[in-house]
Amino acid sequence: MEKIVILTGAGISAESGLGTFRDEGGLWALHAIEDVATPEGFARDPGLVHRFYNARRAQAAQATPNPAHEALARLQAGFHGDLWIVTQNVDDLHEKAGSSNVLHMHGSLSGALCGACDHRWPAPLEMAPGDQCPDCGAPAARPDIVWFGEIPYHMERIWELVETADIFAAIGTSGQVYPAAAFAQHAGRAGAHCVELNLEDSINARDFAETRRGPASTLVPEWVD
Ligand code: BJW
Repeated sequence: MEKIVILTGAGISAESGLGTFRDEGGLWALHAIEDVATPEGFARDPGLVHRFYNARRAQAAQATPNPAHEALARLQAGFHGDLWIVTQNVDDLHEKAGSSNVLHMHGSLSGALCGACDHRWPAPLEMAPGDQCPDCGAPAARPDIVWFGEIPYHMERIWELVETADIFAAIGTSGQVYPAAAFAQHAGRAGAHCVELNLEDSINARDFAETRRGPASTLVPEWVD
């Protein structure tokens, strides 16, 4: 059965109004990475980190899928093989567009995680320092987000998918964050046709046999239909 594996990044959600990280005016221009996206930053100032993710959770709740998310859902619905979406994004726009087989490797804004016992539960819209875990009671609730230095989710399954894909596509990701940045090279070496759909060249553009440049809301429907 033919297998398509699609890696998505912040660029696919940009036209739904959700900021990317590294583009001009992106999220890291407003906040230092080490303050809001590391376990050390959370230990130092949990209030700042909760405010950062509370604001993004509220914004994501209002966001709607754009033609790129919709095109992927259409592709999946009409495809008779195996199609997986591996997303670095913590929004739920693929699910809102109707996609299934979505693996959130960097976690999700809609989830809360206990820093003491690893219990997970649906995040309330607003989280605050000292929020308690509903399972063990520790005042250690945090967003269920994979920060720098932490191990991304579903990695065993993702490597297996990457290494057995017939087609590997990366959409809207700068290729600056590992392990996702290494997927194209692995998929290509294992025999996949690798295609990149992005506004501009990513750092690892040479790992792709085919590159298409432009906004995702135009490129992805053109690629799919
Ligand atoms: C458009 C567009 C439009 C714009 N249309 N396109 C040295 C070497 C190798 C690795 C390391 C190293 N030093 C440290 C590391 C590891 C580290 C890492 O990679 N650091 C780098 C900075 C070098 N990685 C980790 O720590 C990871 N864990 C790990 O490696 O564990 C070890 C391990 C792994 C596996 C097995 C066993 C052990 C964890 C990484 C966690 C990343 N977390 C973040 C923040 C949390 C989520 C959140 O708050 O949302 O995830 S960082 C941030 O970057 C976020 C994103 O998911 C991630 C990727 O960003 P993305 O999506 O690529 O966005 P941008 O903004 O960079 O790019 C947007 C792109 O879209 C651009 O190219 C635009 O052109 C394009 N675009 N508009 C189409 N309309």
